[in-house]
Amino acid sequence: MASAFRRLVHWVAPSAAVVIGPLLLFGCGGPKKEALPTGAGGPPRGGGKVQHIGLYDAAGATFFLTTSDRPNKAEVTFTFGPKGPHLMAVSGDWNGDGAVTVGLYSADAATFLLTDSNRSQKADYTLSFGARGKKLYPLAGDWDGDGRWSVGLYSPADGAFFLTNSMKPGKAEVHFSFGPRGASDIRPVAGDWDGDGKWGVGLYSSTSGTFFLINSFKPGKADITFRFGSAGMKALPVCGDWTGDGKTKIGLYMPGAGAFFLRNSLTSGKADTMMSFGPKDRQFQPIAGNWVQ
Ligand SMILES: [Ca+2]
Ligand SMILES: [Ca+2]
Repeated sequence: MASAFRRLVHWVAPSAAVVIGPLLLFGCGGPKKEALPTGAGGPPRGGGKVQHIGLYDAAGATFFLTTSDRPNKAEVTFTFGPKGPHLMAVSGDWNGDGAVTVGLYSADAATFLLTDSNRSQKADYTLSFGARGKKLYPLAGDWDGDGRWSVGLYSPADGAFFLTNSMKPGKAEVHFSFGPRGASDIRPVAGDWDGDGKWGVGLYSSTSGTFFLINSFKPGKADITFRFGSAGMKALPVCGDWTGDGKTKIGLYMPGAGAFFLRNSLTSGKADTMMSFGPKDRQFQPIAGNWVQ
């Protein structure tokens, strides 16, 4: 699988600058990579771990994870789950051992398949959640702050989040409205935005290039709102703790450019890190996590 990835990424480098050149909002004039800052000279606040990006190729049922900051280098590659266009990737520390592993949501089966190890194997957890045939986006996080992540769904038609704290099939323990109803350009995000150990959620509108984040699960206004990325750009949001200070940050993956643009604060501004990763113009899905303990 590693050779397949190398073959795919071989397409990326020669023309990446051409593609990303117009994205001036990010301040990236070429496929350069800047070093990730590691905090303000002291130990990380909040005991966080630096998280790295990854990609999921649903057509090949393959995950490509990086544990370094090197462009186009997937240190961990493996297949997991069935192949199919209706599979969506998630990542989380399901067992609380400190390592983030992957998972899938099958929209066809309304089922999560989650694994505790980043290698090819059967799912450790199979969880029926959601409704078949309904447009739902999966997300994952530690909603109750007990150290174990769990899953959730966002329904764009309802403008509502449905979250569960357990791995048992059943109904959502947390359910609340957030965001507009029926928007097709909205994707959910999840993160511990304030570093208190309990996660919040949010939305990214690719039409306006805006993140809307909340720290607690209640309807109403976003706690944090800022623009990142150009309006109308076909970008997918990705969230992770890029600096290891215990607070989740945001980023965007541009499938057309095969590149990630990561921001180290929840504010508007240029990308702190731009990294080519994955092939251009393929419908790969971005994920993030500290893939090793
Ligand atoms: Ca784990
Ligand atoms: Ca939890």
